[in-house]
Amino acid sequence: MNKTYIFPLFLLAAGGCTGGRGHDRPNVVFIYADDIGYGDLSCNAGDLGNGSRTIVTPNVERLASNGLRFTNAHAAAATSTPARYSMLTGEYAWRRAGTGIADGDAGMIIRPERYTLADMFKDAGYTTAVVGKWHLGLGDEKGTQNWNETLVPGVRDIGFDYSYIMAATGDRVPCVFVENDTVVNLDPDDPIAVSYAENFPGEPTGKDNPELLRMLPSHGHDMSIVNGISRIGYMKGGRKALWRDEKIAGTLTEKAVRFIESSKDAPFFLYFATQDAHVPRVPDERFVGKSGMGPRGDCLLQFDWSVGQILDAIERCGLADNTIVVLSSDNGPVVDDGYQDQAVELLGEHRPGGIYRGGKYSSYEAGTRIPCIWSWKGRIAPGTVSDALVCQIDWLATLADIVGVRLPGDAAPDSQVQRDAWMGKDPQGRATLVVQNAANNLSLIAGGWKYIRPGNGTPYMKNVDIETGNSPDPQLFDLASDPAERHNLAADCPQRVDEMSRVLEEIVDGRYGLPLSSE
Ligand code: NG6
Ligand code: CA
Repeated sequence: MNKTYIFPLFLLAAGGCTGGRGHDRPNVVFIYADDIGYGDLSCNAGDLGNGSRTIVTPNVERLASNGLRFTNAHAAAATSTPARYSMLTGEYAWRRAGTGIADGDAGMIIRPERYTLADMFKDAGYTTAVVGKWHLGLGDEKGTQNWNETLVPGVRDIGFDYSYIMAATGDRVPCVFVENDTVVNLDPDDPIAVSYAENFPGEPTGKDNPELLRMLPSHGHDMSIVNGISRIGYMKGGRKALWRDEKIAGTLTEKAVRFIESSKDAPFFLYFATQDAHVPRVPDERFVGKSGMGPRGDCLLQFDWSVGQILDAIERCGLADNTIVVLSSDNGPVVDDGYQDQAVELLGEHRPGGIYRGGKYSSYEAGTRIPCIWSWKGRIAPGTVSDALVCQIDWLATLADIVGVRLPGDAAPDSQVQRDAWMGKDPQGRATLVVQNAANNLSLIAGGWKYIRPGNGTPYMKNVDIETGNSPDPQLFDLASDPAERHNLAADCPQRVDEMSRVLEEIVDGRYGLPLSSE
């Protein structure tokens, strides 16, 4: 049903919207944070045991009070690239080689022939956009991109009409924005070159020239220097194109808001992926010192500001009645992720992962159990909470169901239609969920239990102070009574270990039927 909204004059003056029209298919906006943990947002503070509000994120609270807050929502992986791959394709990343944390010169990991969430929205007649951190590769093959020309294949080949992205992460070169497959502010007289193999002659590095740095690395991150911060990988040239770290959040938020404003008259999908609170943490001066927790906490406040800007834009454009807003994070939190930014020293009582064990990179709950909110005015009850087991991998099939798209047969093989769970009508959610840690070790979560498959790799990453869950022995936790995964019950419950291991192997082999036969 089309409705015409009448705007108060002061709102017209405040922003770029000159009117808006409702439509029967909802707009969909993802606000996808980076490395923000369950305990990092104050809407989850009551779940942390002591109820302490060590940080206050009012705009996220505003979204939560308008919608449904999940306490048992997961990213499909405990690091960015596989979590994003799974979310955008509806396929578990561990089914595909080459889906680990991507270098900045990785080729497109999602190939054009693969059906994506953006393709699904295109099939529904939506205008689609991605703004922010990409981290899924660009161009054809690793290291072969010419950053001074159009990058092909690019994100428009996998369903996005508009894009304004960082190729990889804030701590990886090239430190430039790419708009519609072309680097922003290219200067032909200062071409960009990127290498993940070796430095360019004469270019300073963090390793050799620490005197040029304004923030020292704590581990890694000692290659090319951009804005006084050394990164992962080498680049030279493109001086006019380089981002300024303190302006990243402002720039990306502005692009996202502009997309909303310019798309308001027809259904749109926006995937807005913030760089906050990934390293390097360099917030805008407005946020510096505001959290009392150093740059990491300040970046959480900056994230909250971005959320507020997006919500304001949706309201200003008259779209609040017909927009699904989804807020989540790509993986769990990490405190020291490679720079001496005082995150550890100033953490105080704040617990980024809430009561959960582990963190980013980990098989334990804090690795993938992330903040998650869905809001849809009039359709999802405001201010509600769900403990259902849900995963971002289901957004594709579920949203296809909501907007009325029938998926091609081979699309999104692991994505389940969990519409009732995401709408707050089914308290159970998934019967089974497989999550992966940074060492590609898999866990099965089912029926309130968690089984961690034995696997190689270090049990403890000292640099980041995180328990990975890697172990040569099986681990089994009763999440219902032991959500912090303190007691490994594998030796006490061999039958359950056998059963869960069998189910996991069946899912890995694709024999378990998707959607699962028991559902
Ligand atoms: C690690 C980086 C870390 C971060 C991570 C990816 C080092 C020592 N550590 O390898 O800083 O960039 O990769 O994070 O280089 S993610 O959130 O994008 O997955
Ligand atoms: Ca991340």
